[in-house]
Amino acid sequence: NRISIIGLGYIGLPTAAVIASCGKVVIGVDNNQYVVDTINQGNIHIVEPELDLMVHSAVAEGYLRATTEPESADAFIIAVPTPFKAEGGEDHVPDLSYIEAAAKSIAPALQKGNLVILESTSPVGATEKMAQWLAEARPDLSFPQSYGEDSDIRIAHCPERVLPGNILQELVSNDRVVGGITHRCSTQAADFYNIFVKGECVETSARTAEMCKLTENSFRDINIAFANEISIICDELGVDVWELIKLANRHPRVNILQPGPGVGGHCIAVDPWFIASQAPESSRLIKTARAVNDEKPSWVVKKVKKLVAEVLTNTDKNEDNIRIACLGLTFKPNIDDLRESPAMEVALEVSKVFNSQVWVVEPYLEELPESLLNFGTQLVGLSKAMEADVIVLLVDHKAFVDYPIQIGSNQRALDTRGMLKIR
Ligand code: SAJ
Repeated sequence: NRISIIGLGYIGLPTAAVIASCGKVVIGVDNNQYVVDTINQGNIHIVEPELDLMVHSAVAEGYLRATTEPESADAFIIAVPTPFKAEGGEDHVPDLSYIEAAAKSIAPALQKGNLVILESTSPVGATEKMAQWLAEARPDLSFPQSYGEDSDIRIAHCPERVLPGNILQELVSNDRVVGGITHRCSTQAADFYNIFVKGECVETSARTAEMCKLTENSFRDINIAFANEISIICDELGVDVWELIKLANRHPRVNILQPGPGVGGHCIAVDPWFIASQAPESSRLIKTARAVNDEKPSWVVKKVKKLVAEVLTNTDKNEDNIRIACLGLTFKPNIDDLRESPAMEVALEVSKVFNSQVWVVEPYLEELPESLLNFGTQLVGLSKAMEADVIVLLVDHKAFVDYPIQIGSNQRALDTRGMLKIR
């Protein structure tokens, strides 16, 4: 039982490590030589709690090995990125070129009886396209889209659904949606996941599995957009949104999510566009939610400017000695990931205006990204930041929530995460 994982990133590497820890031989494939070398030395190139130990022991015990060239295996899992590309004046079109390249790279290694699973988040129909690319590359083998249940190769889509920061636990405990091109493809894929998944593996079609993943992330995006819209309305009407949401959520059928400075990460801000690009006319709510969440960072920046103006009017501070502190840069708490981070967007915009008068506190970074350093923005400790005139709370890192933040009468605070109300 040899398993091959193509793409050793945030999903592929933890999946490889978990399967290897079940005593299966796993061959990880990545086209980045640095990633391959790092893993073969028993180290990791991404940050995820406890992953380093798991990879280290899987490599040391000989269950996990990385390479740049695909080799023969019983099952192939494709976990490569699906970003956007601009096409015909339209942006936000899913880019399947990584899936295509991965399919073409494994095609020569395929053997009769193999299972190929696509885990990358994909637009509806991508698994069928992948099957087509494989069939074109291997005319000597039969594939389920043409040969049905009797095909040589089985193909399924099983979207990953793990939460960064909690990947190792969720990989095992979450239910999996397993969508085969045929019924037998689903069953064989479900049998494979049962090696390491304790949650239920529910079988469906490939297209439904594709749409299921996109729907989950769009559901969350729309619900966060609702919270963000309510937070702006509350600000206009002088209502404390954090208290309001707690009260409304006491209703047995209401469960409002938390507002914030916007929606970041590489999934929730991306996947709704996969639906919108395939059904643009019908995706009205989905597109509006994207717009609401994308505009939230600019609203935060406007608020910061207002607070600066208030301090300038009410104190003896002037434009040259006023200080603004941004607490947090990552896209969510207690991780080091800056991808699509709204906090980063706010800090950048504020730095563009106030340059070296901006301080940033980010316990998960040793130095600031160059884009911020270019404006003269400084990385400072939390106690230093408390001396700033305007304090902008952007990420609810545990270190911030635990800190006794006191706002003096000459200071102003903008709490985008409800941290001050937690106490
Ligand atoms: N956020 C809010 N308010 C909330 C919840 C989240 O503003 O109430 C913000 C976060 O601060 C962050 C963004 O949303 O900026 C996304 O964070 P997240 O923790 O909700 O989700 P991700 O992007 O880390 O992971 C999501 C998960 N999807 C769902 O919960 C439906 C995860 O299960 C998926 O596997 C992952 O996307 C993915 O890879 O698609």
